[in-house]
Amino acid sequence: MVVKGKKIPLFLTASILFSLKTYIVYRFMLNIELENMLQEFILLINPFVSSIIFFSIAIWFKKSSRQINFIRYAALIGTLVIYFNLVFYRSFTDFLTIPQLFQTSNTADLGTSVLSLIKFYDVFFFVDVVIIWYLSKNKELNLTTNYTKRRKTFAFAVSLMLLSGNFFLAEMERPQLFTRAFDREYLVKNIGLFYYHIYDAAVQSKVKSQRVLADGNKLPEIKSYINEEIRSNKQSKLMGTYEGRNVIFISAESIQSFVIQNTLYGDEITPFMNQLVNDKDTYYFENFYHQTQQGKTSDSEFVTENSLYPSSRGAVFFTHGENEYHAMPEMLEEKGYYSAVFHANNKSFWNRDQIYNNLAIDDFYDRDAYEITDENSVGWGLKDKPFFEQSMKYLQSIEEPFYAKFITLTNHFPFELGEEDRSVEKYDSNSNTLNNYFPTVRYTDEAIEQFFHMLKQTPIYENSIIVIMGDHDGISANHNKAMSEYLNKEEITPYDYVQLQRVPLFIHIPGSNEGKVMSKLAGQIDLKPTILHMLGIDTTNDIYFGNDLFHNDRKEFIAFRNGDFVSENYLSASGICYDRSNGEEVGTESETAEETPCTPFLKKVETELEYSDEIIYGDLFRFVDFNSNDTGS
Ligand code: GP9
Ligand code: MN
Repeated sequence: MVVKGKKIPLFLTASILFSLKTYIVYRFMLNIELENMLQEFILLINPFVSSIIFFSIAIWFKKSSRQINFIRYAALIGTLVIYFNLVFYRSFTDFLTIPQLFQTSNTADLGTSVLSLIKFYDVFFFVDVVIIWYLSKNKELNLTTNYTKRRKTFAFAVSLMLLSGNFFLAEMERPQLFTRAFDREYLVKNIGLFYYHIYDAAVQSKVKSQRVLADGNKLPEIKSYINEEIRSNKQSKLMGTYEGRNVIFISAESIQSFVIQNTLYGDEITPFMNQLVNDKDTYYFENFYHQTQQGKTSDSEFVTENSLYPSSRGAVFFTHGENEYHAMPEMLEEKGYYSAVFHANNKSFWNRDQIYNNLAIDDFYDRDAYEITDENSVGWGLKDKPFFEQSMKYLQSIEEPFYAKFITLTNHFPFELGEEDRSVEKYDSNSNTLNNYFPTVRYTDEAIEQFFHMLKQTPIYENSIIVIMGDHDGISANHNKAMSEYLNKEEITPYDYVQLQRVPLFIHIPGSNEGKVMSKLAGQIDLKPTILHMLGIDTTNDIYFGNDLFHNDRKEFIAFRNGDFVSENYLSASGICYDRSNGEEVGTESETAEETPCTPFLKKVETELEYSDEIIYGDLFRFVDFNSNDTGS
């Protein structure tokens, strides 16, 4: 290209054309949600940053024919990458991942419909490639460069700076974008399609190599640990009592136990759930802990469905979504249950659309199943009340017995809520997060109450077990000061902090008449055996790390992913051992010093977490036949 007698090198022309095209695709051809100006800005600069870096590799080739060839093929391959993603997106509203490329079922799905996904105007997609090939054929133009080493190095340094700038903004927009890796849409909109593919390839190759190296040899040891330490030979008190009932599972976003039976300026925060605490048909577990880590809601789903621990880093839903599992929906399916998840968010969030297949969840009613407008949304999307209202028609149409999981959203950080939806005041402290939390918790409480009302008007209610569980904490340690004010404490110690990781668990069984407040220690890891046993499903051949909550013969501790634990008498937090009867410190873990009363538990916790990790990293369930009677002990 020639501007005012000055030649613009081909690599720059290619970068500009290619970035414009990429931007048009991101902005207008994909349905990427942009929530603020920073996101708009990142989406705008990213194509330019990546294209300049990509095409400027050309300047390192000495021979001009090599430079030209690099630019030509880079433009072509880059275009194909975007185009394949676009076609895939038109069908799946998601971006390609490496495992998907090799997944025959997906390719087959795509194969049949691929023609309908290709549009005539897609030819315009290749216009820049044609221009580049055309320009590069014209020998007279001589658009290649012959920069000095200094200039090349300078160009390289500029590229790196641009890239770090882009990643810095992305990290600012979404803290822990890379470590938590929550959503392909977020990754693409923050770092672009190309870096997303590189990132995906890196994660997948690590996962794949660990899997390749694993074999089933470790399984007997794991099974005998489970048989000795976890599984009970006694039968659960409620074994089979509710055979054939539906399970309605409400995963209540960010609700912690400290709000239950508590007040704010004299008002109850959760009047409906408080009523359930004393309800004759409800078991309320007041010492129930979440066991999640970076994968937040997805971790809580993972722990409850599998009774395995989540990863210490990243979200296992994302990193090991391709594994074989033996999850609750699969075991229910063997008993004729249908399973569905209802959640009005983007289906690729937390990789749900992929891992749900491997958890044997039959249907996922995601954002697209709901009518979402500005009026019925706040913060993260559809408000909980319309969410339950709109879900009813689906729930009434599915086949019984079913396992239906509802994941609420309104009580999500930063806890936004319009004035019209607030039934309690905000709190007044230096933490806006904590201040805003109370009205949204109350809103979710009301939404659940309405859901109960709607259920009671159908025959479904009497024939179901309704579980309500807080998925994880909503108020992090950053708000300890405000929290200590609210709880009337001098400070939040590590001990208090662990206690704040309690989330509510209600098991509501219409007609049971045996409901009560249960004080025993419990965790999300316990839900799978508990629910399965109530429905009369045998777990003798299953591999899991939790206990039936209606058993008294239980493992002595609840382990957290970071290695902390809580037991009947002790609690370990940040290496400090506490006596639970008075919350006092009784020792500190160190390499050299004497053992504390916590040390033997810590060893068990470590072993258990390691076993769970080995199962996940090695994808060991592919070596297990869960239908055989060999329990390996
Ligand atoms: C997103 C919802 C919230 O779909 O589950 O996720 P979180 O940030 O709580 O993990
Ligand atoms: Mn959550």
